[in-house]
Order: sequence, then C-alpha cells, then structure tokens
Amino acid sequence: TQRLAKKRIAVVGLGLSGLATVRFLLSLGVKPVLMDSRIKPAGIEQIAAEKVDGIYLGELDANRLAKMDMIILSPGLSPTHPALRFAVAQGAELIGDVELFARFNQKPVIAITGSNGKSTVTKLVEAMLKCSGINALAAGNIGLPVLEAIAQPSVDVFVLELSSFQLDTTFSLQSVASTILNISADHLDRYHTMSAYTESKQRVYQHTQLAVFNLDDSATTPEQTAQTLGIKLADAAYGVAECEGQRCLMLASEPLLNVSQMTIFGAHNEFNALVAASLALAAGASRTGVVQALQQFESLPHRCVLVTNSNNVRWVNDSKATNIGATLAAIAGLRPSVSGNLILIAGGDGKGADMRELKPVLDADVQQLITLGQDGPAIAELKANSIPVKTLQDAVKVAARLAKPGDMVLLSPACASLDMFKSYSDRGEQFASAVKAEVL
Ligand code: UMA
Ligand code: ADP
Repeated sequence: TQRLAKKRIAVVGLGLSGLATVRFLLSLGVKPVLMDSRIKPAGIEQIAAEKVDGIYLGELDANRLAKMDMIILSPGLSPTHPALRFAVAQGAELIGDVELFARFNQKPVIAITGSNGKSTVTKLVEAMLKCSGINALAAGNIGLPVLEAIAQPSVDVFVLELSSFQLDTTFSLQSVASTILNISADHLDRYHTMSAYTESKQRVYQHTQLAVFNLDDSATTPEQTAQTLGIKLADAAYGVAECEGQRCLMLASEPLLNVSQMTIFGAHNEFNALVAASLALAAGASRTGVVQALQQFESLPHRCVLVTNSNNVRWVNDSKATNIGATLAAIAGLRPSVSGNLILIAGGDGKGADMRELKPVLDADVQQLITLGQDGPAIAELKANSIPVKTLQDAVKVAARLAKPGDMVLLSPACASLDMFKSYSDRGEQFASAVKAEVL
C-alpha cells in the first residue's frame, strides 16, 4: 500500500471494473487520476470528483498518460491504443484490475478461461465448493469485478472467470488450478490472428499448480510446465464411460454420477462438468459436494434455455452464443433431441470471424435459417432459402409461421449483440418476450 501511495496512478476506463478499481484504491488511501475515452461514461456520477486527482473524459491524452507511474486499464480498451503505447514507452507500468487483485490477494484462486463455457464452469466450481462446505466466490468476467470481490468477508476460495482481455494485463496471478476450456475464433477484431488470441489465453497457466486442459483441442495444451490433467469425453479415466448400462461421468477412473442425473445437458456440458469437478477437487471440494452440485445446478440464463414448448414446438434461447463455437456446441447438443426441423435464428456482430465455419452444420443439421443484424448477410449466403429479417420480432414471426409440431426454433446467433441490442441478455429477453407474444 505504501508503495502504491507514492505512485502516480491512472485508472483508464470507468465501467464496472474501472469503478471498482477506483473504490479499491480510495479504500487504500490512494488518489488516482481517472480517464475514459467516452465523453459521458455511465456510472461516472458515482465518483465524488474531490476524492480523486482529476477526471479526464474523451480522447485519451498521451502526454498525461506518459506522466503516470502506473496505468490500470479496463478490459474493454485495447493496450495497443497509441496513447497507451506511448505512455508505456515512456516507462509507465500497464496492468489490469486482475493484476492488482493478484498483488493484494492472499486466498486460493481457481482461474478459468476459454472461448466458451467459462461462466458455466465458473458457477459450477463455485457450487461444488459451496456444497463441500467451502465458501467460494465467483468473480471476474462473470460480472463481479475482482477488486469488489476482494473486499468480501470470509471468502475461502476465489473462482475467477478470466477473459483474454483481462489476461493480457495480468502477470503474477497464482492459482491452485486453472483451465483453458477450448479455443475457437472470437474477438478477432482485437487480436487479428488466432495465434495472438491463443497466446493471450495461455497466460492463465503462467503461475498455476495444476493446468486442466482439453485433449480434443490442442491449442489448450499448456505451453508452460505445470502439473497437467487432460480431459476428453471419450476417455475412460477422465471422461464419460458406460457403467451398469448407464453413461457415467468418470473421474480418476471412478464413476462420479450418471449423466442423466445432471441438470445441464449436451456433450459440451458433460465436458464442462468434468473440468469443473477436476478444478473444484484441486481446491479441496469433496466428491459428494461435486455430485450434489451437478444434481442441483440450474443452467445460467440465455444459454440453451427453453422459453416455452407450445404446440410441441420448442423455442430455445441461446443468446449467449456470441461466437461460432458456441453455436456449433448448441446445435450438436440439441439436434439429437429434435424429431422435426431445426429452425435457427442467427446473426449480429461477427467480430471479424469467418462465418463460413458454420456451413457444414447449416447443411447437415439446420433445415431453415433466419438471419438478422450486421453480419446476417454473411451467414444467409451460406444456405439456400435462408430468410433475412430486420428485427428479432420479425424473426420470431417468420419462425412461428414455419414451425410444425416436433420442430425446434433456436436463437443461437454466433455473433455479439451490440449492433442491435444493449447486451446478449437484452437480446435474449427480447426474444423471450417476442416468443411469448407470438405463441402463448
Ligand atoms: N469503453 C470505452 N472507453 C473506455 C472504457 C470502455 O469506449 O475508456 C467501452 C469498451 O470498449 C466496452 C465498454 O465500454 O465496449 C465496457 O468496457 P469496460 O472495460 O469498462 O468494461 P466493464 O464495465 O469494466 O466490464 C468488464 C468486462 N467487460 C469487457 O471486458 C468488455 C465484463 O465482461 C466483466 O463482467 C466486468 O469487467 C467485471 O469484471 C463482459 C464482457 O462482455 C461480460 N466480456 C467480454 C466477453 O465475455 O466476451 C470479454
Ligand atoms: P462464456 O462465459 O465463455 O461465454 P457460457 O458458459 O456463458 O460461456 O456459455 C456461452 C455459450 O457457449 C452458450 O451458448 C453455451 O451453450 C456454449 N457453451 C458452453 N460450454 C461450452 C463448451 N464447453 N464448448 C462449446 N460451447 C459451450
């Protein structure tokens, strides 16, 4: 704290994590300079101007930044911004909120990253630890800023969901166990190449005692040396195997529970459950606690959730599928349960991904495609007779007209929502309302 108090510190970005960083620094008696590239960031009124060392809004000022000893950057801003690069070249230290957390935290950490499944695994690990009598708290990209979490009393273990943006500015985070669940194209508007994106994710293994990885996805294999545990559904040691006629989750070659007893479904969720169990056990969970959590866990909102079954047509909201990998997983997980047609609603902001990756699955598993949003046309051209629409409400109307008993209508956009909606949850809620208005 004393060392921090002597430094000139700027908090850049005043969103959720930036505001939590400011509050944390103020609680230590440190007065930071605040900056945001937006003229009017929401939440700015929460800060009393007299408590900080100045608030500067609008275009980032390179000269002001260059005067700083330390810059604490929000994940939504790229460290490659020219003003930040200039300041770093002049000697400023650039870190993120997770790095500051790491420097102050004394509790065990489980760290989770990957292109898809992060939130599900994070909440599962938290639940498994809680069911084992360990007071776990999920934080990070999942929504609770790490520097808000650090102030919570009587936490035994932090379960951190980390985005690649957060990992880019994290250097010394120690963890009891960590994982990269999978890597598929995402955020290419910021990373430009898959190797840069993969490198960012690999940082999660830097100071970990156990690296849990996906044997079916070589990009997740730890490059750093640590104790490792590879997971693969087709493996009888850590995977899914037949026992007494039932499909069972296996951990260390011992059956854990029947897959049918889990509340979440689909191959991707069986994998998520195995990774979560391995991480939780490393942090002290009991097998009984792990099983109990898997039997009780409720699927997170907007991830393959049934909105309604009306006239034997199931309407499913998977608005959280903000990249191609998530949509492929949803279709692979759900298609086997659909006796009729699968009607897919997709499109939005593709974040620079190559939509052609969807083509084989659109050909094989999707009977009718409805597209919307900025990158809707790039998806529409992959399938004959696809129907472009202007709004999500129109998409629902078209789907309602086409759907017959036995069909499923799936909103799984493979794209971010920000071109048309406030967030993926706003998109999911609008979908659910439109469905209810149309069919109920
Ligand atoms: N922004 C500016 N100028 C600034 C600062 C931010 O234009 O000076 C914009 C960003 O480009 C972005 C938005 O404001 O569009 C929010 O950015 P932020 O860095 O202020 O974000 P926070 O509100 O602090 O929320 C962040 C994470 N957001 C991002 O990484 C973009 C949240 O993850 C996370 O829950 C929160 O910290 C708490 O740790 C959200 C997210 O979308 C869910 N994450 C991405 C994802 O999951 O794909 C990475
Ligand atoms: P994240 O936090 O990484 O975005 P979520 O758990 O919120 O992950 O799930 C996001 C989307 O990814 C959902 O649409 C879900 O169906 C899909 N998904 C979940 N787990 C996996 C996985 N292991 N592999 C691929 N897709 C997944």
